[in-house]
Amino acid sequence: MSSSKTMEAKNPRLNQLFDDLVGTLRAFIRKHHITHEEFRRTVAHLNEAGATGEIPLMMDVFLEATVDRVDSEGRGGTETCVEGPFYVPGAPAMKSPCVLPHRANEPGEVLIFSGLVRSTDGAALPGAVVDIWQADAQGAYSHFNIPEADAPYNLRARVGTDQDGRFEVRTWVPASYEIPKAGPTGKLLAAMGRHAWRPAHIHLRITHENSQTLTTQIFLAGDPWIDSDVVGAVKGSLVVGLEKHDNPADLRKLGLVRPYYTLSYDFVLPRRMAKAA
Ligand code: MBD
Ligand code: FE
Repeated sequence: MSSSKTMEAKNPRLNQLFDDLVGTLRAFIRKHHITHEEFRRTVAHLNEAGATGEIPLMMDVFLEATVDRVDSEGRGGTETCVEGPFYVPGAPAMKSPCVLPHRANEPGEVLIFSGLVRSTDGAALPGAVVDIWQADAQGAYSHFNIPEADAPYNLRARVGTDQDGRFEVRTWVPASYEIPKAGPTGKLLAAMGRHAWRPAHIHLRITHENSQTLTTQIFLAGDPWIDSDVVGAVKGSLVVGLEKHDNPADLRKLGLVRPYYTLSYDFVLPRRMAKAA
């Protein structure tokens, strides 16, 4: 039997990355004199993360922000941000303006989120699809913290931009998000004495046929966790203040009895790169 070293490398990048990763971990083990007990505890932790379905959460919490920064270097347009573990494909397709799917008694404050989608060359992008997902006003994501059957695609939709490249959705102000304490990711953070909070945010994945897909987040200014996101993903250009509206005439126009908030942001997508010949 020929050893793996003598076989022709099928995938040179995979081979190089794997050897570097294992080499880095072996050097780490030597540097810190990792004990056999610590090694076994690490294996048990990873096994628990897998068994509970928390591998995506754990990887995204500790590593995705770095992948995002490396992979978006020199990109141009609106800054990207991590996708995170709670994206669900296939959310309802809606036309702007619209109200995101919600429960009859959806808690919290109404938020009207509007924006323009344009290209880095300045052209507005009608027909772009703005895929939005967020936690509710109690910090819960549908399909993860709220059972799918109770509220399918709650606060999730794919919204098409209008002929001017604009969109407007009515949603609810999201709360800060705390990673569940009971699972392996939360227990690891607690064991280190670290908090498990992300500042309130809205996720977006914006696609258009001639543009590079933009995966990003909008963060709400003033959130208590804005400077200490457990994921380390906040970028200053993505932090936006809400405007409060409590004028009775404005409320009446929208059929609301409590104050509501608005947020506006323009999203800029780089042109799709020419296909390599
Ligand atoms: C989230 O809501 C999130 O957006 C990320 C990136 C990681 C954990 C929870
Ligand atoms: Fe999130």
